[in-house]
Amino acid sequence: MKPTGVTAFIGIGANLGDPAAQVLEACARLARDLPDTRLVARSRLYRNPPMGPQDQPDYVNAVACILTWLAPGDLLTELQRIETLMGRRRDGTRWGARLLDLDILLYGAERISEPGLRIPHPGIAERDFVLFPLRELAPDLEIPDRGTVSQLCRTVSAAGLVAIPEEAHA
Ligand code: A4P
Ligand code: MG
Repeated sequence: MKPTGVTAFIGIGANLGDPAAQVLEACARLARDLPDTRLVARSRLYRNPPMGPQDQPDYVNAVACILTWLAPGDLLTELQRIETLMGRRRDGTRWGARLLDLDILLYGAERISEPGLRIPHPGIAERDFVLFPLRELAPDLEIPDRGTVSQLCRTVSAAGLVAIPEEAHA
């Protein structure tokens, strides 16, 4: 375990129940319930249309920055535990509606390609609902082989993203 910990970024998404409240509660749980981990920052929340099947409600997405001493596989297990605690049920539908989705976007500079864990998370460089929140936290962050977050934001439209004012959930 590195004495200094590893900076990781978590993608948070929800489109069932009260999605903004779910995202905020997920952030609170990242701060409170993840062992050996500190929540460093979170982005604003963004409402945006679904990617994939269109017969589902709009999403609310955000990105959190954490400092963790957990190994990547243990971090995934803990994130899935939070998803389950918050009512997530997996019905096997890919990209289907969900109360909460927590994805490990980046874990330091590590690259992992295992059946159950891919880091950086695939699709990160094309997804507006990942890139623009991530830019708030780490504009100069390098996505391996793809460029910085700021550079990638210039290749993607933010037209579908609506930032939810912070006072709306203060
Ligand atoms: N998995 C592999 N790598 C990772 C990782 N880096 N972080 C595996 C988290 N999980 C990872 O995930 C399926 C499996 O991915 C897990 O068992 C884990 O071992 P899941 O959460 O059960 O299913 P999923 O999320 O439906 O699948 P997938 O392919 O991860 O989808 P995405 O990429 O999460 O996209 N539209 C909008 N607007 N906003 C969204 O947030 N999200 C999705 C899902 C679709 N459309 C969306 C959004
Ligand atoms: Mg997922």
